Amino acid sequence: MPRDFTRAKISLIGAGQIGGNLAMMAAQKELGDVMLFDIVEGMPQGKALDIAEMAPVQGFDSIVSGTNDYADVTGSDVVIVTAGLPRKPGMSRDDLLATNSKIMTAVTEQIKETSPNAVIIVVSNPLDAMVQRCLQVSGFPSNRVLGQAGVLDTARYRTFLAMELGVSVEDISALLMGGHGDTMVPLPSCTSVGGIPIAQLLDSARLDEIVDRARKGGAEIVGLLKTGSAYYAPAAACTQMVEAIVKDKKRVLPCAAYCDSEYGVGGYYVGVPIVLGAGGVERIIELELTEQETAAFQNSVDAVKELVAVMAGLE
Ligand code: TXD
Repeated sequence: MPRDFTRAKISLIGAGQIGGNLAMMAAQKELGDVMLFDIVEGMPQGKALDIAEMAPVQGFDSIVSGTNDYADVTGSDVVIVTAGLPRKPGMSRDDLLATNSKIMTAVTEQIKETSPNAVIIVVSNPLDAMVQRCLQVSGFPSNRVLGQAGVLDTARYRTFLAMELGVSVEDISALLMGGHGDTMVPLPSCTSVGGIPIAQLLDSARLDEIVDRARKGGAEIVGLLKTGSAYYAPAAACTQMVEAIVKDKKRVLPCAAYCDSEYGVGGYYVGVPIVLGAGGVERIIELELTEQETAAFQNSVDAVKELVAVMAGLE
C-alpha cells in the first residue's frame, strides 16, 4: 500500500498583485497546491492557468487553480488574505477602514466555514486593524491568526543596509518591531552583519537615515509606481511565512501577533518576534527593551489601539 502523501493546501483570498505573485512564488518553491480566489470572474482562473503553464519550464509540480467559489477553498491548511480595496483619490483612511473591514468580515466568515483548521495570514491594509477583525470574526485561537508586515519591513531595512555597506543581503540579520509604517521600532542592538554588531560598521546618524527609509519604504514605491503599492517583496515576505508553517520550520520572524500579557499590550496585534511553525504563532519572544525602545513601542501600540477603536466605532 503506498503511503498517503498529501501536499499542503494554500488558499489565497484576493488574486490581485500580491495574491498572483504569491501564488507563483509558492508554486515555484513547491510549498503545496495553491488555490487563488477572487470575486472578479475569470481573473484568478486566468492567473492560475498562466502559472500552471510555467511549471514545465521551471519544473514544479504544485497544482495552481483559480476560483470564484468558496467551496474550492475547503480544507485549506494556510489561507492568506490580501482581499480589499486600495485607497482612491477622495477617500479618507476611515473610508478605507470601513470598506476593508466589511470585506474582511465577509471573507473571514467564509474561511471559518470552509477551513476551520487553517492558519490565517492577513495582509490587507490597514494591517493591524484587519488582523484584529479576522481574529474576532473567525473565533480561531490567536496562534492561528497573524499578520504580515514585519518580514517585509525588515527585508527593506536589510536591503538598504546591504546597499550601504556593499555586502550580501544574506549576511544582514535584523529585527524591527511595532506596527506597519511610521511607528515602526528599529532595534539596532538586534542588527548585525555576518555576526558583527552594526554599531561597529555604521554610525548611528546614518543608521537612523536607513531606518527612516525602511519606515517609508511603502510610500517610496507608491510614489514611483503611481498606480498601486508594492507587491513583489510583500509576496516574497508572505511566501517565507507560508514556508515556515507548511514545513514547520520554527523560523524566528517579526510578524503581527496577538499580544495580551506579552509586552503589556493588552489584547492587540503588533509586530513582535515570534517562532512560526505548523501551529502558527508557536511563541512570542519577549525581548528586554531599552527605555527609548519601550517608549517607541508603546507609541506604536497606541496607534494600533486608535485604529481598532475607529473600526469599532464604524459598526
Ligand atoms: O505588508 C503588507 N501588509 C502590505 C499590505 C504591503 C503592501 C500592500 N498591502 C495591502 O495588501 C494593500 O494595501 C491591499 O490592502 C492588499 C492587497 O494588495 P494588492 O496590491 O494585491 O491589491 P490588489 O491588486 O488591488 O488586489 C486586491 C484583490 C483584488 O483582486 C480584488 O478583486 C480582491 O482583492 N477583492 C476581493 N477578493 C475576495 N473577496 C472580496 N470581498 C474582495 N474584494 C476585493
